Amino acid sequence: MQEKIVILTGAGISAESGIRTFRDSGGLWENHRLEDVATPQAFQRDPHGVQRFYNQRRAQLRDPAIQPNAAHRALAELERALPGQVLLVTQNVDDLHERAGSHNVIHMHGELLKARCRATDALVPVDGELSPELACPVCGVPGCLRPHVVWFGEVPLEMDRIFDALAGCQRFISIGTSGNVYPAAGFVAEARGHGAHTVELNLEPSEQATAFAEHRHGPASQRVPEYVA
Ligand code: BJW
Repeated sequence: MQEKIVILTGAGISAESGIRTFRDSGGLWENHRLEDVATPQAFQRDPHGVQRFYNQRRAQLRDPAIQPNAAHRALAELERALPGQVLLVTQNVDDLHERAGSHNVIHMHGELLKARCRATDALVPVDGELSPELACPVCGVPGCLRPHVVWFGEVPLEMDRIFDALAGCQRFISIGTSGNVYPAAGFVAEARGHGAHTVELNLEPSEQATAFAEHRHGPASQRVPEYVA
């Protein structure tokens, strides 16, 4: 039987590409209260402020200096080497996995470079900036478009597909995530409960560290290529 592998990635895998994590020193939540920018209530209350936060992060992602690193590339190579066996579930809203060459990717917390029409749920690419004054290209209503990201209190994307894959995998690898945010933080227990071997690759032990069978600590750009080689 071919081994099925589910890989969960978090902000730590993109840290060495120059994208700030959330909870580390210097992380995004040091300068922004998550209640002000990452909840549906915040968007309702202050659409300009929330759009500004995501416009800044989109501009950063488009900076030519921001490129996939050795960890992203190693995962893309693994998918090529084991066709049909690897599912990459990322909590990240950046596109660095795709730019590195991964195809079988689920963005469970959405994608920064897409916006969603709130009337129809249609997705549109975001070329420039979003603003509450902008007319939605799908339904025509000004201010209808919202960032295609999953805020606190919202249900992450493609959960059925993810839980099916967790139930059917033989190996679960978690990379660069603090294990603070559910449901992703519970994936290790789910996979382990179905008999998978579980591995954590992170700079330091995460909140879920004790749930993993195997640990390799250190920067993703080193630990990931070493592990998947
Ligand atoms: C390196 C490194 C290097 C650094 N190399 N490593 C109890 C049970 C279940 C749910 C809840 C619960 N209590 C509360 C909840 C609800 C809530 C929640 O989890 N809250 C917690 C704070 C407790 N969850 C939700 O609301 C979620 N929805 C939900 O639960 O719906 C109900 C439901 C679920 C399932 C089925 C049915 C119903 C939604 C959560 C949405 C999270 N959204 C955000 C923002 C996205 C948009 C944006 O980007 O702005 O997602 S929050 C933020 O945190 C972002 C991230 O994806 C997420 C996780 O962060 P991540 O990636 O782990 O980053 P950090 O910074 O925390 O950690 C980085 C790690 O990397 C560190 O460990 C470093 O050491 C490491 N690192 N450099 C390797 N070079």
